[in-house]
Amino acid sequence: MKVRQPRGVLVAVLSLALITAACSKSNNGGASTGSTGSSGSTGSTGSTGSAGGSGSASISIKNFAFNPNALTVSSGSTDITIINNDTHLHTFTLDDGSVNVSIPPGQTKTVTVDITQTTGWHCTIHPTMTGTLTVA
Ligand SMILES: [Cu+2]
Repeated sequence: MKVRQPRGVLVAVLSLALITAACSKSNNGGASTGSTGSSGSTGSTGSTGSAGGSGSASISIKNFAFNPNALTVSSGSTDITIINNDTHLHTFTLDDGSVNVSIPPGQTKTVTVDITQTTGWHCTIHPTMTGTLTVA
């Protein structure tokens, strides 16, 4: 009969050890979940879009052509930077006449266009140079 007592103690010690293990396990789990959650700063790929996003865009002029010759902008005002990489004087002129700027060779000009509907642009010196501003 005395043989059973140590066994009982052993079971008690074992179960106590199990409880302690379970406790420390759940403690570890709680600690690790608390330190996660800084993954929100990834994923800024949306800002690499073409033109309209932030209300600014740029156009370069080379070989008597605008590049790009089509831009999509948001309704309202957009800053457009035009770089003249040609050796000739060009203009950036909206078809409605609200913007008309001369850009000497090698120079850069920034204009603010304020449009609510799709509008063409052109160079007043070279009628073949045209482009389109599409309002999204
Ligand atoms: Cu021109």
